[in-house]
Amino acid sequence: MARLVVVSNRTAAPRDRGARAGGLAVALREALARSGGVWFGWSGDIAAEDPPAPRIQEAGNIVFATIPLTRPDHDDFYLHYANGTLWPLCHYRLGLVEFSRSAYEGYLRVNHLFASRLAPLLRPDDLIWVHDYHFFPLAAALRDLGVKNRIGFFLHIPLPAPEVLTALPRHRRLIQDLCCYDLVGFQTEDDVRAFASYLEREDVGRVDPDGSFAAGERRGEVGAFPIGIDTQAFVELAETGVSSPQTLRLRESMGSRRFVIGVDRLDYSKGIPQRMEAFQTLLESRPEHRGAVTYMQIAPISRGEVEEYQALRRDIEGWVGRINGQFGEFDWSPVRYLNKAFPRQSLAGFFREAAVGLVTPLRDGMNLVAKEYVAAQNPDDPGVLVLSRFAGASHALRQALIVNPFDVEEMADAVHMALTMPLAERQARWNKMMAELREHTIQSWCESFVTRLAGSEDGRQAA
Ligand code: ADQ
Repeated sequence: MARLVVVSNRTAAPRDRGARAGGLAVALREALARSGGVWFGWSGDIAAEDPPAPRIQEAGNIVFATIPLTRPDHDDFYLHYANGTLWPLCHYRLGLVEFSRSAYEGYLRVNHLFASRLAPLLRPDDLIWVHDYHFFPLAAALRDLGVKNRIGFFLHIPLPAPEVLTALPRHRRLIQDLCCYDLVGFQTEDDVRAFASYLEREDVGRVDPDGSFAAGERRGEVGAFPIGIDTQAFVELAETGVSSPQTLRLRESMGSRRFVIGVDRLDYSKGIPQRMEAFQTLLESRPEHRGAVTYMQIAPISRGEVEEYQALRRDIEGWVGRINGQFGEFDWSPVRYLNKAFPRQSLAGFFREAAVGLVTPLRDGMNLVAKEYVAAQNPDDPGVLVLSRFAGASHALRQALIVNPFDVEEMADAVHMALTMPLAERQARWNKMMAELREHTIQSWCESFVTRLAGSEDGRQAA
């Protein structure tokens, strides 16, 4: 069995198997443990100069190899290009896209740095699996160094339609670099279509119906690999989490009231202000919910050093203040707003207790919170998921109440419908979504990607 080499901006901590490790980290770790392998990434540290070699830590048959970044590299690569250019672009927020040549050059520089520090660790038959928008050019950089291994890429965020993608200066080079991968995986068929139509419109290459692509000399494969969760583990977490001290305290503090839950990184792609406005509209238009329903939004601070994120934070704080000021009573605050991370078990317990899961991103590659909310429900009395049509998860979770997150009144209606839905309908919807989550898990996602990557090797050798 070939070794697996995973590259992602951040790696899991070698010793962290604990309560905070997310489903993706656990699944990649399991995949690495099966074949033995390397997990390569940024250490999270800033150093005065580039390190000659990565720091190596071993845990069982997995090697964790990490490098620090210099301050200019970190700022150009991570802050400016990855998070200031690509993140808003891929989430259709052209007004927020910043671009500078120096940031792009820094992005390429760090990709070459990663390639040069990774290459000496590679064995000839290793399968390399690169994750996310930080590393569009990594395969090209590895090829420059003579690396001939199979290299796959998975984009966790959306690939925008060509009309949007072409607003990026030097988009052609970015996508040509992407074509240096042997397998390019996206979250949904929409993303695959965006890739195919970009290649065609810009005359870069073409995608065939069987999922193979050609771009100049390069040949590869492209496909949709919708990411899942560790469904059974999350079911069990919710079953035990519901009697955890934190969940019991939450239940007690709510009294007889029901609650709506939102859990997101504090990011402008998640549509939190629109959601707040929808809750305000609900309380305005349906007075029966006043005093009877609380909306709890958990939103740990993310990328807090970036100006747009600070502005978003102020905006949300304004909404919370207005809604609580307008509708609050001495014994009821309509909105509870928390900038904290919670242990996964508590989160699972909170989800199980919540009558409605409100997951309304303006754009999202997949959105695992939607899947976790469903998996956490009590089969005898499941809550209702209200889900944005612009989350990748809406392709699979069709029995959710699907909403347009830009339509505040529609969202308010959906929350009302969720709060008043009869048990039989809630169960029917939940059963179908649960069957889907049991079939497509994070483990099956991992396996299908790696099998396809290994399979494309056989294809090439046979050719
Ligand atoms: P994210 O944008 O981070 O991921 P998401 O898919 O929802 O979004 O994953 C967030 C994860 O963090 C979930 O597992 C959630 O439970 C956890 N989390 C959030 N808030 C938390 C809190 N307060 N405490 C503890 N845990 C918390 C990117 C893409 C998504 C894509 C994923 C995976 O933007 O579209 O689904 O990668 O591919």
